[in-house]
Amino acid sequence: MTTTSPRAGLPVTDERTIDDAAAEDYAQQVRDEGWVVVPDAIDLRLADAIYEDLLRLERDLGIVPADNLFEGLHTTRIYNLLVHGPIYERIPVHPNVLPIVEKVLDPGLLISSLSSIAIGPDESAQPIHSDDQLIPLPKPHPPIICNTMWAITDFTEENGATRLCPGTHLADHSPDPLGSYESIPAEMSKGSVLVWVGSLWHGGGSNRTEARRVGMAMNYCAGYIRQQENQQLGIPVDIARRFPRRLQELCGYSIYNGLIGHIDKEHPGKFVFGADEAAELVWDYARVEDLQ
Ligand SMILES: O=C(O)CCC(=O)C(=O)O
Repeated sequence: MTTTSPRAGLPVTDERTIDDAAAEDYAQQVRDEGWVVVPDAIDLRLADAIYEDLLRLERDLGIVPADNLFEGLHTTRIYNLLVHGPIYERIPVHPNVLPIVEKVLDPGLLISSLSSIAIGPDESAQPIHSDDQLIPLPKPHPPIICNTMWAITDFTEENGATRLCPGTHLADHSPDPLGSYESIPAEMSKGSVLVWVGSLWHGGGSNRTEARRVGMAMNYCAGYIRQQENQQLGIPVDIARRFPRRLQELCGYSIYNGLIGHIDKEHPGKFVFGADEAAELVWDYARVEDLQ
């Protein structure tokens, strides 16, 4: 049974409406084209509740636009959203999005960052970039970053829908931030989610309307690279302790492939929260007693 929260009849759980085969189809499109839009992935009441809560945060935290062209001179961004309340905890684990990203990366993936991006009227287009261009690996390479943009309002060409350069995820280089490139707008209705691989060239669009384009940038990385926002230091342990287990894992309280992330051979969940969690380390597969 789905119960509702007092917040405008918002269900307290997010319903999975795409099955595993559909998730695989979306993931294959990300591998082939570099991106895909999942229409109607999110309950519109959740999108509206996020919209309202971002306004509250902006007011309470005194958030104003940054002073650089990359973040935008008319764009407000709120970072480290997982510290700001349970509504944001639903985002990284959403059942219509996470399974797709798990297929593009693998289930050992991590949250890289969670931030809002509200592109205001008169904003100009963001420089085209790829989200892995600071990582010194030869390109093309297997996906190590997979990012998603939740449409909290409709995304249109006029209001600043994310611009994409299809196929560029297979290029052997990253774009020049001062360059200008052919791109298409990822138009989508409120409640839809854009998923793209970190090598795809893209950028926020210019906003030529009177209204804001609000998106939630839910970014993931492979479990073996560093998260963009430091989740273990950025989220106080007392907050992370009450997260559901999967969310804790995505924050980095997990061990990738039986080795990466252990603390003195202990599971980080046990070490930090005293959780009842044994570390299954890769070394344990070759214990002397098992070999005898
Ligand atoms: O706002 C957008 O549509 C894209 C933003 C983006 O790519 C970024 O800030 O890295």
